[in-house]
Amino acid sequence: MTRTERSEALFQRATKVIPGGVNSPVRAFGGVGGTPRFFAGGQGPYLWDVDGNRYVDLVCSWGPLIAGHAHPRVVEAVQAATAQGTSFGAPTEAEVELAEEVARRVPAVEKLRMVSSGTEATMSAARLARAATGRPKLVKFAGCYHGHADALLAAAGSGVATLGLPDSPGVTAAQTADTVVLPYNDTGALAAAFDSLGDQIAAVMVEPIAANMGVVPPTQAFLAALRSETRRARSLLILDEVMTGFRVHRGGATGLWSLEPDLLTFGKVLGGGLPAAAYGGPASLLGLVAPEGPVYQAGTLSGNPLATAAGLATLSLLDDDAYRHLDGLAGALGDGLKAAFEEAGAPARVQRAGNLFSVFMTGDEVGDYEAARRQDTAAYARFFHAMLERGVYLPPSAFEAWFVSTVHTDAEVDRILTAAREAARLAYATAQPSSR
Ligand code: KE4
Repeated sequence: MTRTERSEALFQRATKVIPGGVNSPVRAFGGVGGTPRFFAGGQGPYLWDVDGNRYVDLVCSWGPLIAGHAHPRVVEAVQAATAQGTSFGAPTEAEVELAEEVARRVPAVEKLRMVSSGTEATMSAARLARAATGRPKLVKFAGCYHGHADALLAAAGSGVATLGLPDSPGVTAAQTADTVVLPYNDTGALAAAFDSLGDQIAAVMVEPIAANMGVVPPTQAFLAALRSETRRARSLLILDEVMTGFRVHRGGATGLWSLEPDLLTFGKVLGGGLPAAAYGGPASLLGLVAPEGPVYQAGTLSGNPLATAAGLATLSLLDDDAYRHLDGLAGALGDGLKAAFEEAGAPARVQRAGNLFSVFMTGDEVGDYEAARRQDTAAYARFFHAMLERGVYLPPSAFEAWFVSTVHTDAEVDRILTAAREAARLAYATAQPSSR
């Protein structure tokens, strides 16, 4: 057993002064049980915790650390920026350079506004879409997560268009009354929603690769319907690329599949591990945003010099070779994990899109949130801890994506798969598989 005394002591202290002992719920190991690891540092593909345990990292801070921990180029850029001052509350050249780099990578972005979190980006994009169309309704999909803005914290609907019900206390019915929740990949439900509400729908907001219920790739029919239904109703298509942006392709999912969104949101990789996010699109839409237009949105630390320095340094490392390497890692891990579970006779489903992948504890294909929720989460918890014991840090939730970085190598792939061959046998060791 790995030593965890210091993490346990810190967790006890933390729970006295921080809700649940963490500053973001998923970190608390609620989905897998046990004591969350408090980390002391990271280097490349490795993390080490306060008890000195070292892990290969497959969380990468939930995606931002695409170049690994403490990459010299990123550290150097942030140190240089810090030496010039950490924030001015005024425009800087780096913000212009970062906006220009995004526009080069994503032609659908003519203008963008930087904010400090993905939540702010999606919240602002929704406001802009409602202002631009003069319509109230916003369509989202069950199992997709767009941050914690009230209107987007709507419960998962059933198989038909459902007016959102508050998913969290404190979110009133009024705040989600205009949110329509549909099943992901369900072109029939999408068409029905537009047939009944089309002239009220400001926008559809969607993860172009659903990665907040585990990784659920879109069908090509779903991607086509998203564009055709919104175009038919003159609604806007907002691709939430906070997770996929600059991760799955130099131009995100939009570049990977030549998509044609109206608005896009970015985060995570954009800040390279520091707080930076953005929303962008055609000048005709972004020109509605204050001070150019009347749609208000603001932020004290938006475009922060340290975050823009980290983002620019990170993006400078992401050339075509980097994406080929990321795809190769995800392919090797996906194939190896599939083989490990087959060898163990343990039902598991590896799903991948680009270099985003995850493992569902079920033998069935997972095409939407209802299917994702049928997996055996207790088996995932056992698998998670067996991997943790073997020095591999997975997302502490069965409903998240797994992340690799440009500095993971074959050595880390071998280490992960060696651990997985043993952990797969333990996933169901104390229970019968729930579905084959
Ligand atoms: P933030 O507000 O956490 O920066 O971004 C919200 C967000 C928006 N859109 C998508 C597609 C996202 O994946 C996220 C945040 N993702 C989660 C991980 N599944 C962040 C981790 C956390 O909440 O601690």
